[in-house]
Amino acid sequence: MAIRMDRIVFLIIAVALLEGATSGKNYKVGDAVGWSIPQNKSYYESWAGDQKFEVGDSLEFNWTGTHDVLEVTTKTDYDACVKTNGTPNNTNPVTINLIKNGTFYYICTIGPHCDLGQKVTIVVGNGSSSSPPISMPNNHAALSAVLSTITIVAASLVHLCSFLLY
Ligand SMILES: *[C@@H]1O[C@H](CO)[C@@H](O)[C@H](O)[C@H]1NC(C)=O
Ligand SMILES: *[C@@H]1O[C@H](CO)[C@@H](O)[C@H](O)[C@H]1NC(C)=O
Ligand SMILES: *[C@@H]1O[C@H](CO)[C@@H](O)[C@H](O)[C@H]1NC(C)=O
Ligand SMILES: *[C@@H]1O[C@H](CO)[C@@H](O)[C@H](O)[C@H]1NC(C)=O
Ligand SMILES: *[C@@H]1O[C@H](CO)[C@@H](O)[C@H](O)[C@H]1NC(C)=O
Ligand SMILES: [Cu+2]
Repeated sequence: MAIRMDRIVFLIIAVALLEGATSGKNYKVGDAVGWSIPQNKSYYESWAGDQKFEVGDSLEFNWTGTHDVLEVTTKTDYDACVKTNGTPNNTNPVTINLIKNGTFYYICTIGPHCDLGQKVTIVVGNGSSSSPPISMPNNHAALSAVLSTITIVAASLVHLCSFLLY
């Protein structure tokens, strides 16, 4: 009985490890500075330049005081701090899942914050979004994650059953 419990524990650990392996990294934007008006305008650019964002990772914008997060769609609008690209999200913290390669631009729309450097460019993967339909790579990634989960669970069950047969 003790050894059967071992097998069940093995199964649970195998599944837990797999989920961890597929979940990606969660980046706290700005690290200790969080999402705020930085001491210098290049702070977030240099922070982002030190990271290597990949599909499956996520960003967390976390702040104190009054800030928000708006994705702007073009570099021109980003450079000019144009605030009319959509509705900013002010639900602190804002989590953004990086689901495809590309270059993404985020600004704070409060007062002059963006002009003061509260803006960041996030380059995911090789920085270029692929031309096929946007949902395809995600579906494939999700499908392969599900398939590898099934494979591991099945392998674990075979392992478990082969033991129980003794
Ligand atoms: C910008 O500020 C950060 C800390 O807030 C500092 O590490 C960095 O060296 C500064 N960069 C420049 C160019 O002053
Ligand atoms: C958000 O930032 C505050 C400080 O500004 C910190 O105390 C808190 O732990 C952070 N929350 C998360 C989820 O990182
Ligand atoms: C705003 O961010 C929160 C936290 O990440 C999220 O739950 C919510 O869906 C976002 N709202 C919009 C309109 O995207
Ligand atoms: C995303 O970028 C990575 C490089 O970081 C590359 O290996 C991968 O093929 C790219 N994926 C797509 C769908 O373009
Ligand atoms: C990024 O990767 C994709 C898929 O491998 C490729 O088609 C595209 O040309 C790459 N873009 C750059 C800028 O390297
Ligand atoms: Cu702000």
